[in-house]
Amino acid sequence: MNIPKSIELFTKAQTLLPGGVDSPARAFRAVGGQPLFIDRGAGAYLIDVDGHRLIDYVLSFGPLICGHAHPEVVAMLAQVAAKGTSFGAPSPLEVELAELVMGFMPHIEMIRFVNSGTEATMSALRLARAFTGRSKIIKFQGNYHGHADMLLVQAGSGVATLGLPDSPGVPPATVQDTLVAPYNNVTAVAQLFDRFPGQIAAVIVEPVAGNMGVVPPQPGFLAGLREMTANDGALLIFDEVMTGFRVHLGGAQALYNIRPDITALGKVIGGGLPVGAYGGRRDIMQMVAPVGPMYQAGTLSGNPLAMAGGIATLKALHVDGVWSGVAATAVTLTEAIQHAAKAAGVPVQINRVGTMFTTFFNEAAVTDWESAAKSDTAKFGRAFQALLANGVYLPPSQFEACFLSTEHGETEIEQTVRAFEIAFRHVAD
Ligand code: KE4
Repeated sequence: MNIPKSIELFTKAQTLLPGGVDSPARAFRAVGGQPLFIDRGAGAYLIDVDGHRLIDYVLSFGPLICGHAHPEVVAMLAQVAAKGTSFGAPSPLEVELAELVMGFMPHIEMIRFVNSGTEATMSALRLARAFTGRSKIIKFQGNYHGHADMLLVQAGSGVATLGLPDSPGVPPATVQDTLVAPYNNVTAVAQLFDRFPGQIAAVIVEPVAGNMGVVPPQPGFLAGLREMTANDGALLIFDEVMTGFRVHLGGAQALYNIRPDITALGKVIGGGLPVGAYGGRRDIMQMVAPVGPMYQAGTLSGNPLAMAGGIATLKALHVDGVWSGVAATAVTLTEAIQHAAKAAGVPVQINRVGTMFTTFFNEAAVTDWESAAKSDTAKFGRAFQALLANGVYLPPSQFEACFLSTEHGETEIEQTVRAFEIAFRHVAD
């Protein structure tokens, strides 16, 4: 691809921003080449600064389920911005978005808005520790819950992509209470509860993993976590920052009919604006300041623009048939990709739940981090570049999820399938 303006910008950006990016997940380190600088988004497309029009399956890593610059989202943002961007005081929009979210996720009886998924999970864990009076937490290999110190242990997403052992700068004392188990391994979790009875504050889990690529929970996994936490007096935290409104309109908690004690949200509920939230059982949320003693605060928490982005997005999703239409498109696309790979003799595993999926270049089923890590990341990189050259933009890592939007129609799917056919022929041994 001829990308002179992106190259010029990247050269300058690297002198100003570490790696030329504001998040490592965008860095292209795992796929070769350099990041494209984006001029604008329109529906299912990104248009880069050199004029390339790309069908976008990143969608800001999940938030843009209604596509880029959705007219109703843009109109509401413009209307709200004209009245001011932040008040340092409550606004009706926080009440409106809270009611909308709870309408989709009734297990959330009270909610606190924050500014990112990291803040949401970090606060949810502080709350669990405050509520239980316990310190230890359990997370899973390959799950990524944002970059809070205590969670940067065997994490997914950019940590996995860059092959980082974890992260320097996280003092051992900070992670001494963070226990890690293999995803989908109920026995390993039971062993941790046996070893630390009455000491575990919470289990935090991506109920459908998205940060090692998409890995669904196996039958009995989530129910097992629910039973073990309830029996021990620990809390179950569903990190639905990515899965919320992506795997089901009510999130994974609706799809699998499991009631978490606390849910973390982000991405879709901001419609592309900076947002996060944590919420759950009313008795637990009463611990949160100023009602209770657990402190958490934020200058821009619940700010009018992020609330507006979320309200417009969730209202658009609320229309009958809209969400199911996106899910149906995901089924059509992933079946066609599977068929194209088979025709080219390229072994792939495609894991899809609702509107998110990953194409693993892998000979065997991908059910946890150990199996995901066996994927051929070099082959993924070559396929990524071939897709990009044919107008299709995937997340630049084997260990990320692809996302669909309401704006991905027949034309986009047909072009995407053709691009995958070319890419599979390109990487076939
Ligand atoms: P943020 O702090 O990035 O808003 O959310 C952190 C987070 C928490 N929980 C889950 C399940 C998440 O997927 C994320 C963030 N997801 C990554 C994509 N894999 C964000 C992309 C990035 O880091 O640039």
